[in-house]
Amino acid sequence: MALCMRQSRNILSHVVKSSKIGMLGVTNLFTSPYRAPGAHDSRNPDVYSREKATLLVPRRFESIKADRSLDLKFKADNHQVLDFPGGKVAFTPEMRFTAESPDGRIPCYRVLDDSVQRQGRISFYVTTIGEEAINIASAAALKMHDLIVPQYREPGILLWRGFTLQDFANQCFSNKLDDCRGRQMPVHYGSKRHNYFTVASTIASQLPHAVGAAYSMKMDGKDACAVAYFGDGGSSEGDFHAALNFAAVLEAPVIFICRNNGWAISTPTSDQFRSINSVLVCGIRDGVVVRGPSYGVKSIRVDGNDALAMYSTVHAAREMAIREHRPILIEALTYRAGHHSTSDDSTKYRPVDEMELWRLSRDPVTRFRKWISSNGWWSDEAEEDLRSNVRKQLLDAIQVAEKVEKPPVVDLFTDVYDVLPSNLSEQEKWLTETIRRHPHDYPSDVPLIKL
Ligand SMILES: Cc1ncc(C[n+]2csc(CCOP(=O)(O)OP(=O)(O)O)c2C)c(N)n1
Ligand SMILES: [Mg+2]
Repeated sequence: MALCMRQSRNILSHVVKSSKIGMLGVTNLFTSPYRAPGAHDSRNPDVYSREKATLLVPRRFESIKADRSLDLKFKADNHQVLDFPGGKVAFTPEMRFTAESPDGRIPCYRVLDDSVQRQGRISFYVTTIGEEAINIASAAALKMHDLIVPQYREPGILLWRGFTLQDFANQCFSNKLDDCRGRQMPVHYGSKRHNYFTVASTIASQLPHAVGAAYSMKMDGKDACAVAYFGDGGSSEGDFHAALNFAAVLEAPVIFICRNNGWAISTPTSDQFRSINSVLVCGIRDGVVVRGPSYGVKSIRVDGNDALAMYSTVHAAREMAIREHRPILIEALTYRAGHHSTSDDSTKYRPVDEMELWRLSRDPVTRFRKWISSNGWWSDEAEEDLRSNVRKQLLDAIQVAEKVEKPPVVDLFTDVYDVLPSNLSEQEKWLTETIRRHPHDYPSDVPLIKL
């Protein structure tokens, strides 16, 4: 995954430059009333369209090959549906943020379809597999001074921002070069240099923090927003609801990006929520996105496996969040194609066929790669070079990280207080004495004090 992530930094910026994906046009709703594909409302055909939503469409570019291929895909996509663990969702080529509950299941914005990803290798080595487009494309749409408040499946944003493979390896091996100095679990990255809040294990606890940070940015008049990432499981936590309400009331420039990947470890989304579209008399269940409008938060559903759709959505959301001082909720539909973590075996609770379908036919990296290849911006040779190159760099980084010594035990007590409070001094003394008395019960490669 990291290979594709690294390279996609260059490719995406090339794509962005070439295709002007960043240029978004606002369409007047009165001339373009929204209709969900296939939806029909005999009660009031215009009930949803007017004044309730902002419709943004990528201004597409007539002169280049990419435009034409995208336009073809748009036409082909109109009547497709995504068979997602949470139910069937229709696709739409229109980027539309809803301000209130619509009168049908909220469609899913997408630009690139699946047909471009039928072939190609899949990389399996980290558990962000299947969710790379959310990571990379959103990172590409943001600015470095936007604060990232992650869950734990977003290392691609750090990679995009310049965190090196050595930095990743140092964190995973908890050595003394790790920014967190071994105080965190592996993969709980954090980097002040990259404006990336440290991952917390407690899911969704980061969401109110992101709102507070965004509010402070607004008060300081900064041209920046906070961007909080979380999973469908995170959206089942109280902190999610507190954060959305808090953000709406404070008019905080925060973007909530929910990676709805169908699973919270072994719990499917069908066992997690019953959120409905409240406008319908017999409301239909509609995942995470419908919750936004209930809190007064503009919201959109997007195909999280479509890098182009992710990019333009986050780009537009950022503009709205900062210029209009408002929170935005993005529900990115995706699938956790790997196990929850290396200690999980998801074949115990979900069909292998389902996993294979998403890995082989709906992989976002393959989809994006096919698209850039078809436009002549990438080739099999470049792919091979990149893969072998990065694999070597990664192995080197791991070997180096393994040899670097661990931070001393006393570092457990530093970096929070200028002057250590007496209770922590006592704990430090007690811990070092215990280790001295029972050295065999503690790892020999962790020094007690700074050498
Ligand atoms: C407050 C809290 N409750 C439970 C857990 C245990 N836990 C760790 S990950 C996880 C699932 C999270 O699922 P989701 O938010 O959908 O993220 P995903 O792993 O699918 O990316 C749970 C329940 C936790 N870490 N924190
Ligand atoms: Mg999940």
